[in-house]
Amino acid sequence: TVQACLFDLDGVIVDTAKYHYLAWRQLANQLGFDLTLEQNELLKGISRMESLEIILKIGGVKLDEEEKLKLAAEKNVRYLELCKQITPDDALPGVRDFLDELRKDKIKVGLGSASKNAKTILTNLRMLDYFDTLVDGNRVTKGKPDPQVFLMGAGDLGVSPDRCIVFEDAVAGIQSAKAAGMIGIGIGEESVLTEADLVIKGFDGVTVSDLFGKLK
Ligand code: B16
Ligand code: MG
Repeated sequence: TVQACLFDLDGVIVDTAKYHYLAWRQLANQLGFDLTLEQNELLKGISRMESLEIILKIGGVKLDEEEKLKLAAEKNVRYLELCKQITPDDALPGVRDFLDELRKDKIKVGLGSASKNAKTILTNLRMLDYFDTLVDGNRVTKGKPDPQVFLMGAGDLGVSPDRCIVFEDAVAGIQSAKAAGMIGIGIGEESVLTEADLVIKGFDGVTVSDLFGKLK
């Protein structure tokens, strides 16, 4: 039986990818090149500094460590400015109902995000109360696809990994879940999230009992 559900944030609970994209694109433009939406896909689930490395590679730009930290900090200021417009209405369709149902069923809920801004975003969504634990970019030392983020979450909740379900929109996130020995449910396209145990488009109209039934 499932005892805990661990949720990724960006792309699962809220669509912040568009804000990450705008902020990264501005940085790329500043450095004299462009960032396409397709290239932005590579950045999903990847930490801030790793994302910057990928972007600099795309633009063929070499910088020293100090400049990189400065640019990443500037990007984050722009990103947080954009995130100020997030309200409770921005939770992705069906997510809140799904979390309500989990709570009623006494299934523990954790967050497993690469983002250092997770708490701010959940606060803007007024969704902090749903989570029994938060594992975010401030706690992890190894990013997805390493299993650390989800193993920490399971540890916090006192639940064995094989009793946990992970909800993820990124390939690296599903890999992280599988490496942790958990069930990985993909949010998005089956053709992309090929390593997931099951892929759904989103939570709209999805009930906990239906979904768990499909896993048996
Ligand atoms: P920050 P997730 C990830 O969040 C995003 O998908 C990824 O695009 C971002 O670079 C990363 O968080 C770090 O975010 O700059 O806010 O610390 O999908 O793991 O919830
Ligand atoms: Mg994500």
